[in-house]
Amino acid sequence: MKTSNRWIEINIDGLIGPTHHYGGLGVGNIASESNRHTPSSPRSAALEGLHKMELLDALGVPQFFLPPPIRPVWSWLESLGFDGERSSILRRCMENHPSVLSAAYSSAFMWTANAATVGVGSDTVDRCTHIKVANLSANLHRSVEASERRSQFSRLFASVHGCQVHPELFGCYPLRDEGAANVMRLSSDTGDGGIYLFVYGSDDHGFHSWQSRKRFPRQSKLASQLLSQSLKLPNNRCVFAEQTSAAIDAGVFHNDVISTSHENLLIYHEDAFEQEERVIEQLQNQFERIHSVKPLVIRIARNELPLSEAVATYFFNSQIVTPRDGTWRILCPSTCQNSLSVQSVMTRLKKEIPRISDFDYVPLHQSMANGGGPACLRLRVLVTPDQLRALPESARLNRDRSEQLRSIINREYPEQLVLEDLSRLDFAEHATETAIKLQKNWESTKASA
Ligand code: SUG
Repeated sequence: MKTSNRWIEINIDGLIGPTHHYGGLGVGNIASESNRHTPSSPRSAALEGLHKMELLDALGVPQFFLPPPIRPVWSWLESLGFDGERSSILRRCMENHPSVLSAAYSSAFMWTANAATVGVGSDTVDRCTHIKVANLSANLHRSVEASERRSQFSRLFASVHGCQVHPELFGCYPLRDEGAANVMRLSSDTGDGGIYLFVYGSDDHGFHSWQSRKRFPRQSKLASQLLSQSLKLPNNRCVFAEQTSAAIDAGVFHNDVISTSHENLLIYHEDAFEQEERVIEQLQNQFERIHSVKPLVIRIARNELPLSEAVATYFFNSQIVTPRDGTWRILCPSTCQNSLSVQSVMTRLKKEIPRISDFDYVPLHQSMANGGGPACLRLRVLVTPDQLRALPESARLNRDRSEQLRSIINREYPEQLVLEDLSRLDFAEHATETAIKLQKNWESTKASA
């Protein structure tokens, strides 16, 4: 099978930062909560992330990356009333509010599936691709990412004609938005005719969340609706679905932990959506109206894969890509190797979907221990060949750049990090210098032609 040249999927990963640690900050995120304050390895984390990017590059999927923003965020600590000498700020913050210090150092920006939501030019009313930065306002440690990623995306797409980067929705509780991790797009295999499934956590229109049945504050329906409008998507291209309470309570904090899509394929767990039948029917009808065929919908039942095992293995967070040969390759977290249920789901998928050529297991132990699998680490954007050529070459991974990054990571990233390190000024300064070095490398603006 041959893929068209019209739309090319690029993956943009966040390079994992030198302060990657386990702060226990992910609300409703079982891995983050259970690994709270255990030692981390920023070096292994970054090398694992790099390895995944190299795999994509080798498969012929254009792989871009964003450098780590600077940590700790001093201006943020100062705005919270921590003033005086920097060494004293760190010490006082650690003594009185360790989770605030942890947030100021967070490397959670690495999960770029949460960084923005994308409306592809083939689908929008003005034929322009719109990239709406996510506000991540439900999380203390993540809301700071919005302005950082906004300026990086603006830079990345500055010379790309027909792509617009938009500021995030106003950051407040009723408009909490967690990016592409809560949106699935179905299209033809050429990337045309996208239908978007927006998945939200609360149907409270943001204003009555104290009455919400949900234990954790997830993406609001109002935010999802306003995103679709900001992305200039016509109504008949959008379906809105509510996540089940069972899923949220079981640790499904973003939709990409319980369902996934690629081209015309949707794979979802029986426990993913309230009013499952209505959602799937609406999606199929809207898709059929454009493509004259139904999409390929695979439902995974609870008795095939219990919800708890879906969360523990992160199977739905596998990254589905189309390599050069036009087949579908599925990059799974290595936890999937040890689950009999996942293995039999894979056997079923291979039988029912001949286009799947292989499953690869990617080791991402460090990211997974904070609740981030392969698909969390990337943002997908569909571009035309001209747009691809206009993207800066310094932000694209190739063998040389990968070697350069590997050598910086090996030289500058700590092998091990414990929470107490965060209160050391020399640690903070070294982490800052490393991030600045990586940003400088990334910031040259030559196009990648
Ligand atoms: O927002 N973990 C992230 C994981 C994000 C995963 N992304 C997707 N599913 N797309 C989160 O909960 C943990 C940070 C800490 O505990 O130090 C954290 O933020």
